[in-house]
Amino acid sequence: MYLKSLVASATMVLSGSVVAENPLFSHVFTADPAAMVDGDTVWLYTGHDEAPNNDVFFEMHDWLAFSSKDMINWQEHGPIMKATDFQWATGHAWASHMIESQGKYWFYTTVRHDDTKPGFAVGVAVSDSPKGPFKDALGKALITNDMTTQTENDWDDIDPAAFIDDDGQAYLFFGNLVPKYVKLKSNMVELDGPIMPIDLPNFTEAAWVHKRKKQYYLSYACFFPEKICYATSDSIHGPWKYQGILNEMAGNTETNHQSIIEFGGRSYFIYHTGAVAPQGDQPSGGRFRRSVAIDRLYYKRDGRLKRVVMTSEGIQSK
Ligand code: FUB
Repeated sequence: MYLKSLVASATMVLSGSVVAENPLFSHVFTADPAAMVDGDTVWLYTGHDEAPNNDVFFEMHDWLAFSSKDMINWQEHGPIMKATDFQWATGHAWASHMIESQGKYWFYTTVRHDDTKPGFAVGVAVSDSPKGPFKDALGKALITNDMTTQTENDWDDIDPAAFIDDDGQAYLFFGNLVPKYVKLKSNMVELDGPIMPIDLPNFTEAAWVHKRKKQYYLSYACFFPEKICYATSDSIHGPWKYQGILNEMAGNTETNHQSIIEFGGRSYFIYHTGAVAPQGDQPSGGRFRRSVAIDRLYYKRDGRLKRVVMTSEGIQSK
């Protein structure tokens, strides 16, 4: 059952400041955060873990949306789309990314394709509002397993991360084991050139690109169990300089997946953990029952990132 417009129960008051405890939500399992700043609002899109336990595999059917104007109080908007809304997909609502371009909201996401193009694929949906409703923007997959051949596995084209550079050129980064990127046409639904592999050490999945003061940052899940590593470059095309670990393994889950945003003059690192405690007869959080958490992200003077300190208390209001 879904409660609309529910303010996150994790909000609490500590020493006069309002804080959002980690993980953010305990009434629903949320994974693979994709945050987007849109004016005065942060939109948080997540996968939705529904596995009955932590023993078998992911069970993920749809994607959820939450919004906040202070990153402490979150409004819940419910599912924005399910994997099978892509007619060509069989399910598996894995990691996604939302981006605004030309007044529309483009939702790039991972799903499993039907037998006509076996393997995981990237689809793109569109809406006039960050809340949705979202519909398949293309009527077919944007990227299918047969388009890349660097690895044997059929889940090597997952975890899309869109990025629009200051000159307006859009790119899609994605991949498992081998990171890749490709230019997008200005219509946001067509590739504009070849898919290029990226040379990055220890890459597992979950690419995310952001830019600060002319410097590009490519963060990603590295090793397995996963930590988050990052690399920097003066160009979106690389070469990328490996800068090491940004975040250690998050509690009780071997996957991780990060978003990095700047909002209200502060930088934030958004990730998932397996840290939700058992609720009544519901099993606890874990590797297939993950939950989104947020902590601050800090830069060093030379532009490199300080290692994230994961907290139970979460972030504090100003
Ligand atoms: O949530 C399913 C998959 O696990 C995602 O696509 C990966 O990033 C990992 O978190």
